[in-house]
Amino acid sequence: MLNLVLFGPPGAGKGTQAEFLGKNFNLVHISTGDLLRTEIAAKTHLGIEAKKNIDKGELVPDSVVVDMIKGKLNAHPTANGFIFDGFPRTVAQAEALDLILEQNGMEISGMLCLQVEKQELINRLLNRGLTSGRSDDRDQSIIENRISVYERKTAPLIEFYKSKGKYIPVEGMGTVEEIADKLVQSVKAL
Ligand code: B4P
Repeated sequence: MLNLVLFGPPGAGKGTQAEFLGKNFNLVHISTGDLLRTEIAAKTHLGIEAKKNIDKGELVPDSVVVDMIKGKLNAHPTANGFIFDGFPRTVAQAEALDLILEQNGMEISGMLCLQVEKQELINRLLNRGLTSGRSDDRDQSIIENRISVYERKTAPLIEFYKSKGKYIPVEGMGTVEEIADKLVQSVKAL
């Protein structure tokens, strides 16, 4: 069973590449960002609370996203594997994920880490903000806060996965197709 974490800062191309890798390797694609936006659009209690964090460029509480992940894993008992996009984002989330997978006889196969320069991240997100309608993509100061939250709370996961021998850096600058090719090669090498 293949279980991948697609990792990187906001705007690194996680959403774009996770969808492609999911289809290519027949994996269930789980994006916590997409799950949260679905809750926001449906105006559920969870969505209303999460929106307050997302609009400021902050993370949603760990317990909220971990519960969503449990629900999605339980909904796909016969899956060939999973690709986690935008999750885990804190060490607590990574530890919770390891535990949930272990309880189901699974483990993370590898953490693919997209490497992109900061100015490129800002440009991509501002560009998406022109058309996406996403409140967190419209304002440069919110985007910079998301990158700063990434550096403080999420980047420590690089050491977490390195210590388990699961960290795989992948060049994230270039065209979508070039990066997809590199990711496919990295997954095949697992
Ligand atoms: P996400 O939806 O995960 O948003 P993101 O970090 O911006 O990544 P995304 O996948 O959207 O961007 P991508 O790099 O694909 O999260 C949104 C918010 O939800 C978070 O800020 C947080 O508040 C909350 N949240 C989500 N998960 C959470 C968790 N686990 N814990 C707590 N809170 C959580 O793409 C960016 C743009 O670049 C796209 O427009 C794309 O078309 C473009 N692009 C991609 N590749 C490119 C390339 N090679 N060249 C040019 N453009 C490219």
